[in-house]
Amino acid sequence: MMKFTAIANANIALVKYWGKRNKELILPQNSSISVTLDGLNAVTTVEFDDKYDKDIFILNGKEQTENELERVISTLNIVRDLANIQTKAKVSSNNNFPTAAGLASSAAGGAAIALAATKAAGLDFSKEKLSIIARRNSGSASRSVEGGFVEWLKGEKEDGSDSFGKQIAIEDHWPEFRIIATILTTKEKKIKSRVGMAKTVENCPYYKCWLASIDEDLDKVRKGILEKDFTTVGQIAEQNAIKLHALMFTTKPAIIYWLPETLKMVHLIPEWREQGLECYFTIDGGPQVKIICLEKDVEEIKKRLSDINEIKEIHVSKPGSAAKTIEEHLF
Ligand code: 2P0
Repeated sequence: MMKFTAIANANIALVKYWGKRNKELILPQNSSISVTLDGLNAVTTVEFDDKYDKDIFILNGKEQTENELERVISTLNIVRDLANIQTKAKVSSNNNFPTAAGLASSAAGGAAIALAATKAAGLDFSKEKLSIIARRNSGSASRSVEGGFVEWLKGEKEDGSDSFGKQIAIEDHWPEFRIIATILTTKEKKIKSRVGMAKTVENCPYYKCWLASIDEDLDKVRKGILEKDFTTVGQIAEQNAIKLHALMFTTKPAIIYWLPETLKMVHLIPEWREQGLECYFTIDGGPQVKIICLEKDVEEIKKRLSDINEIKEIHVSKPGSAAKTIEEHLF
């Protein structure tokens, strides 16, 4: 058995995933589209070895128990079944950005463990198969296996074999595209996406409307990406994020990730647009606001952000590459 290390980038959805049709296989109610983010990544080392008598998972230097460990064990079990082995493993993963603060750390981690674990078990899978394994770790991870712009196809099959991330365009297709993630708090969020989305599917009265409108958003964003039509992609992505949070607000009990700082940004960005600075916002399962813009406006936006005291830090990302293995191991 060997030790392998993989690096995978986070992603930000331009058309969001929110709700499962199968919780065990992590099959979504709707397809989603994301951009893989250069520089916001997880590095994961996996070693299967008889010297381990149980699976061990270390995240950012801390040994994990309960939920986080269980999620890793479930991915290891899938890989062990596929490789026909019983060997226990040690997994160590480091994120270079805050975990569980709405920056899709589970996406980068899920993609990195899928690649590192399969390689360490002696398997050499296609991106499609890796994406399916990553999906079963965390839905959004299915989109971080590929680089550039990715659509997670919801699929129709019961077994999930047609539900994986498919590249729409490579990272070099639209090199001017930027996401500026503004970090407004580094505190962990109270409601995990997994729990929140299940409640929305269960009792949000507007969930049907969300599903009825999603194909139009997907079509426009997919076409907008291919044509590099920034206005369409930005407008639809922003509206899609507002719709997502409207679903969250109207779920019982209400899921409100927004902080006063979040709302401040939600007001500011359209004002900047009116002043001729074309940028849009998107928000995920947390309070952070991500700004969608083009390279030419990054300096001006950074200047304006530097005057906002509530912003703790920012990360500027261009479209990033697919998950890959690297030589440097974490242990
Ligand atoms: C997304 N989010 O499309 C949406 C938008 C959060 C808001 O994917 O239960 O951590 O592991 O499948 O992938 C967060 O959900 O949930 C997410 P699981 P995941 O990016």
